[in-house]
Amino acid sequence: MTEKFFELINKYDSIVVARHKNPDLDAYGSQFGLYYALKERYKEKNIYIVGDTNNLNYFGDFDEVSIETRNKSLVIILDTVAKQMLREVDYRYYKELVLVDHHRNDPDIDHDLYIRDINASSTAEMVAHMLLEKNMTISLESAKALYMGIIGDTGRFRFNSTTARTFYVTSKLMEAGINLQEIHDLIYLETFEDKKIKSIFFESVELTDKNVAYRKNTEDFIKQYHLDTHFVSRALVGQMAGIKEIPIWANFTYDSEEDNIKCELRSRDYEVLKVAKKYGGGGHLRACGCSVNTWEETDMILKDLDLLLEEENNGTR
Ligand SMILES: [Mn+2]
Repeated sequence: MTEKFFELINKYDSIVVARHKNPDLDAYGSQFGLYYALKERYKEKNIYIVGDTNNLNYFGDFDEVSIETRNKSLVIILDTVAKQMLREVDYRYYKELVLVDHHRNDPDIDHDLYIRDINASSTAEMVAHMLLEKNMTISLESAKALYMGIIGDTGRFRFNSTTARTFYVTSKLMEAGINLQEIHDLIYLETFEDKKIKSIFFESVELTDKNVAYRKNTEDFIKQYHLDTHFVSRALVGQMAGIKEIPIWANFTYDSEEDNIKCELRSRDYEVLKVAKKYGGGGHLRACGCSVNTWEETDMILKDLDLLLEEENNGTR
């Protein structure tokens, strides 16, 4: 796979590096990590980096690439294989297209090469591993981006997805000279205001019969504290993690832009992906999400999560 990947890269003078919309640290990290490494190694090629930006952009700016250029380029898409996660322009115009991803979904994008590794902690780990296999130099800025992708998707090496290979790859990134404290301060230092919001959020977490923790973040809550939907949905869900009595936690957040409710489901031990999929969602086995239109449906999700716990605990566990 790695050989084929670099054969394709070798063939093109023009390469576009893309990833999913509303990027998380892994999407950015794998993208910038690969981009910097390719720029370093192939100085004669035109390498472009494209996409939208958000408040997690600790990385850099993006290029505007014409359709004419895209049509003669190799397009590399990272951290997703689903059209709905992408800007149309990024999967529509290309000469050849490569997908690199660690999710379980099946692609609905036409492609020439699909590099999939569901055992990789992150797409950043996949990219770093391929660069190492190819004996490519990983510059400091590339290593920094890849490291940020890995810690993003592993929760700083705490999740089950962390493997010996994750640490192997990370040790190589450290050899490139990254400064852990500098990176961690950049990403994880909180403001006083954020900390207060977290406390308000946590105070009203509720529990189901089976101890599924959940929070319904209504339009009023978001408006009252002038919050960002993505922050509430994706960052605050972690406030319910790491609690002994709570096997599953769910965060429901009203999204005024799409007029629906974003559902984030998490668990240490249970495969909540089954429930997310039932409602048209996806993601990882124990960290996934879906969108629904009514608060009644969020209650149905909670019932399904209780049922999941009941079934699993009457079974082999
Ligand atoms: Mn990822």
